[in-house]
Amino acid sequence: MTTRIEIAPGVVHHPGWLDRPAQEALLADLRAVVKAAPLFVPRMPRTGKPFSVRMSNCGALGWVSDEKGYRYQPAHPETGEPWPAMPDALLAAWQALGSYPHPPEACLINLYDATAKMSLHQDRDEDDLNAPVLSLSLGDTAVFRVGGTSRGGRTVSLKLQSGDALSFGGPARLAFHGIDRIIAGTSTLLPQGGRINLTLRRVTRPPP
Ligand code: MD6
Ligand code: FE
Repeated sequence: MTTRIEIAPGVVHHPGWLDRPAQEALLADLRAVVKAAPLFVPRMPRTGKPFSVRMSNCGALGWVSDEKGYRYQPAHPETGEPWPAMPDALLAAWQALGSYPHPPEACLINLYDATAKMSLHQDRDEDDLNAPVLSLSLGDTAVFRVGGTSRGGRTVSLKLQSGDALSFGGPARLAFHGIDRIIAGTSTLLPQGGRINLTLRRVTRPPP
């Protein structure tokens, strides 16, 4: 039995989507991914200010950010190597929860330490905005905030725990959202603590 809670139109929370063994298996897959595609520190466009998260990607395309801007590219910005393949468990989650007939092309991997945050943003660097973005959380609980499609409106917050999935689509595809804080010590999954968030995206418009 899985629970499906519609937080706002188009924002669906699936608490406990991955059980503990599935979380451990996914974590092992991710260790192999970051061995091949090491974590890097993204930087803000123009200013070059570093993000508080470290990140990597898997799938055909990866999202990167630096002084030149935000973009998707087929290779790691530091090693120049193609991104590793997306683990099967991620493709399976997309098939089950993505409600979209084309496969995801990018999975962003964000690693939060106890002090990292993600300021309110829209995910709008994809050409195909008909597909949802699907997020999976591992490790410490995060306080997630989501608002409307314009900055400064009303927001609601919810806690994302290890194993939770959250999908963002339809009227919420361009909603502002972010991570206010990580609640340290809430999970034993990651030996050093912290949180991993994965977001699966379709980037290109599918062929007609
Ligand atoms: C995070 N999540 O949970 C940040 N984006 O760490 C996101 O930025 C996000 O959860 C698009 C759709 C779902 C998300
Ligand atoms: Fe996002």
